[in-house]
Amino acid sequence: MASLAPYKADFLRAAIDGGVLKFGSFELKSKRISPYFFNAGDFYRADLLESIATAYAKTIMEAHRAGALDFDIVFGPAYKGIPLATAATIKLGQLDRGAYGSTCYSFDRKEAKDHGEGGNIVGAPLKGKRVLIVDDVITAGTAKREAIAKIEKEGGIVAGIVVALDRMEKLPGPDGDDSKPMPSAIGELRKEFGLPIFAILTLDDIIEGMKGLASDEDIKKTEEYRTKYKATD
Ligand code: OMP
Repeated sequence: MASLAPYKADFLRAAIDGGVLKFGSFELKSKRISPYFFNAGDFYRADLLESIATAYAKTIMEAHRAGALDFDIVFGPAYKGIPLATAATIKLGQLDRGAYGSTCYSFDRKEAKDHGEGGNIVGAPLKGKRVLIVDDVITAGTAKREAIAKIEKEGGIVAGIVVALDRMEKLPGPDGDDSKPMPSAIGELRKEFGLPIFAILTLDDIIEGMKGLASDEDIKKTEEYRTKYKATD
């Protein structure tokens, strides 16, 4: 894993060792059959949660320090984004209290609450704030579009998106035809919303990092999958 930043390599090792990144045969939301699957819901053990929180925080800090990202609130779309955004916010404050001690988190409810405090959002109010979306995986970008719409409806300004894994897949072709060259979900979101989008790991990183950690057969199948579904950008 020589070419990966140490925190990315640590994160990938933790994901494979902790069974968060699995190899086999998995049906995706898009109905594609993938030889690998990354389930961020499996980061439920303290040491694994710490590892993903650190990886998000370092990815965010790197982008922030490079001037590529500015935000007030870390937003986790329900459900899987909620613990990720919360853990990332704590870690940001721990790693640099001066810069991130007053960073806030917030998340949405799947169904609006009609009693008590009511509303769709839990945590920091989004109105007029720059909101960074933290989510698990990007494949087709559908979940990210929903999060953008929710944040804008609350008066927030979407500042960017950070995901744990960019699968680097092309969007489905017209009529579901996957044989045509197509752009990626991330590329389309960047173009359409003008947003900076960052990933801790990409499929290229995973294939590079699998060497020595996964079987030759799993590596071969994952490389074939990349060739079949790789986006044009
Ligand atoms: P969008 O790209 O925004 O549609 O979101 C992809 C979603 O697919 C993720 O939020 C997950 O629910 C799920 N997913 C994974 O969690 N891990 C994978 O490796 C692949 C997928 C997927 O189905 O594409």
